[in-house]
Amino acid sequence: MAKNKEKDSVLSVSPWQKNKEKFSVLSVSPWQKNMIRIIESKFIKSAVKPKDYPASSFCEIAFSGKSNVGKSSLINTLLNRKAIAKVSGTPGKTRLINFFEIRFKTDEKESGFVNFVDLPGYGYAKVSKTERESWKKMIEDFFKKRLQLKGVILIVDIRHKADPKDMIMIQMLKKSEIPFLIVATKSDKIAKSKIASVIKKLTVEFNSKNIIPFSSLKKTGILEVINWIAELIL
Ligand SMILES: Nc1nc2c(ncn2[C@@H]2O[C@H](COP(=O)(O)OP(=O)(O)OP(=O)(O)O)[C@@H](O)[C@H]2O)c(=O)[nH]1
Ligand SMILES: [Mg+2]
Repeated sequence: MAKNKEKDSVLSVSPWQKNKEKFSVLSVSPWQKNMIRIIESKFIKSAVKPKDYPASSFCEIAFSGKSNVGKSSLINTLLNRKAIAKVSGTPGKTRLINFFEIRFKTDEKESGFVNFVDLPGYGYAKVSKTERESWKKMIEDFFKKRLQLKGVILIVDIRHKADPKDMIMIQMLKKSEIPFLIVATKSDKIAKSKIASVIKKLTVEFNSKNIIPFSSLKKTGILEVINWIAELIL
């Protein structure tokens, strides 16, 4: 038994390691109170209108950001799955609200559930005005009607300046009093030595101290994001 325990904590160091899909331990510091170990994750359904949302009462964390910024990749990375959320080189691919159910265990070995929600991206130039308006309505309805929504992860590209469209999203979140975390992804695309200064700059531009660098390619930033989620749902 003790041996298994030890094995688990060793596995926990590299959640992205090959063949560790089943027990992807996402939060690993031994001194940390709340560890979340993802046991399994599954796609539930896609929806546009509130009447089509899944009838689930689990806490939810949603993922939002501009088209092609890396939302689906980030969800796959957190869940240690290759393609539970569809990744594509075609911007604007995710046009529906996609719900995923995640079963996790805490370090106290208690089971729990949380839903991850992949929201459709915004800011794609080729989208018509009508489509933009229906997107806005979709998101506003979701923020208003989905009472179990505990927080939103706003994904931005670390290489880009704060975009007015992201600022609009931040305003919507603040208005709805939804806690949010800004995750600056694709950090592998800039020099490691520049990450801290770029984050500092984004902190000023977004007027938020809650910004974490992340890379789905290099699997960095997972722990910080999971810690933030754990704080909200445990
Ligand atoms: N280098 C690098 N590429 C990434 C990273 N995350 C995503 N990408 C790439 O960026 C592109 C878009 O990724 P997606 O995860 O589909 O982005 P999305 O925000 O879900 O896109 P839509 O659903 O179309 O709005 C894909 O080609 C990914 O491989 C990252 O951390 N590093
Ligand atoms: Mg997507």
